Amino acid sequence: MKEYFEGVDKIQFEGPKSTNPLAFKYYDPERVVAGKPMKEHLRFAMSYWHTMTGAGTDPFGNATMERDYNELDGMDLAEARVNAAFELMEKLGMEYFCFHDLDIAPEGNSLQEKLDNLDKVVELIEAKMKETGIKCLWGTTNAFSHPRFMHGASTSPNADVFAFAAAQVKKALEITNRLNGENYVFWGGREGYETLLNTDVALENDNLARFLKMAKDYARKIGFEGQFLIEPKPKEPTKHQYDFDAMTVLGFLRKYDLIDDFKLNIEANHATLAGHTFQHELLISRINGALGSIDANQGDMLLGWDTDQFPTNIYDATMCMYEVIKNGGIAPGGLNFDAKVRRGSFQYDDLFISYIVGMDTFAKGLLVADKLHSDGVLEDFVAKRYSSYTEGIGKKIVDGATDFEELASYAVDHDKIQNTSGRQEMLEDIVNRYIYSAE
Ligand code: XLS
Ligand code: NI
Ligand code: NI
Repeated sequence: MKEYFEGVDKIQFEGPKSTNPLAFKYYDPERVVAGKPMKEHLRFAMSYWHTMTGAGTDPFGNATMERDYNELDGMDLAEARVNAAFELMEKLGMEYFCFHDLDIAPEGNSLQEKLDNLDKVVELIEAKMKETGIKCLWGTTNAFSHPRFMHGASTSPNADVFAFAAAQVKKALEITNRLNGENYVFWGGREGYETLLNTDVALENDNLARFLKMAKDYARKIGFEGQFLIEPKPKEPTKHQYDFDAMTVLGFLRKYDLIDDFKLNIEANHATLAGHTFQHELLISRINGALGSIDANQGDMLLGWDTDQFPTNIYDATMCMYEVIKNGGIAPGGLNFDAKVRRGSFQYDDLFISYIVGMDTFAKGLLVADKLHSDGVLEDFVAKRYSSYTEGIGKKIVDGATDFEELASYAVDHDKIQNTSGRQEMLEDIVNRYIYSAE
């Protein structure tokens, strides 16, 4: 079989002192951290779309990526990509992948042709999975690229588009089920609006909920046991996406009685686009029992769109893994690198280097987070900060055992309020110290 990434061998762990760009400095898959191997904490996944399908185009420029399969098209291209994807994952020691239907097979000239193409490619993928032991973290549907979805998919004003999207999701659910996908993701591609002047927001929201309910019912009917995930994003491609952020999605799920069936897939770059930190979105999901999976990437502080860069920020990775540990782990979710090389990084070895730096960043983040968590430094501080709620009037408030009359008379007797410092900079120094020292 053709080797697509000649000159790159299986990536080895060489330790923090290594200067080899094609070696891991921190990611040591079998190393035990907090009772289990690193790879089980991290559950890294390759994104098929950015890695295999992404060509380096942007609104001003054409494809730049130098790939051996560029000359191919149609089903030949799809097949070459399957082989290249599995070679890349094997060489990286990446145990999972995530895909959209459209990433793996060409559209064809009719819906039926599209469905047939999918079946053929899925067979190839299935064989590769058997051969390598690599698994599917999640599947999803691309119901946003084709012009038919210009006004949305399940929130389109055109019921025929709703039906088309249903056919597509039905098929993507079947494929994901066949590939034993551990999750199925709904990212609201164009589920949002450009202007309220032409939009029936109430109907569009109701339809989105109807769609999700039918998708869930069908998936269960065919025996899919994986987790359903909604991926919040505030804008892009539409001006206002309905799945704006974690809190918005939770409110939506509660309103439509879907809260027990869906969790959230939190993406770092979407968090920052919504004006939140990555940790904020993870924490909001976690404390609502809804942290399901993670799209590990990062945005650019100076750019207002989804740049989907490979994650290199140790601080953010640390706080992410802190939330994951507090969540009791991320399985059956994982860390999907929804990230792409910059279009100037067009050589194939740039792909490896990018995944390696992303994997190392999260491995280091895990080590720091584990120490921070096991030493309990932040938790102890926070517990002390709120200790007034563990006794006296505070305990009564928490227990629901008081009322405004009692509180008012208590306040009259205790009106010389004494506060203590929040010690933000001291805590930031502590986190820095853990980052400096964790090995
Ligand atoms: C786009 C999203 C997308 C989802 C999967 O911004 O991140 O890539 O993860 O449809
Ligand atoms: Ni994503
Ligand atoms: Ni994104």
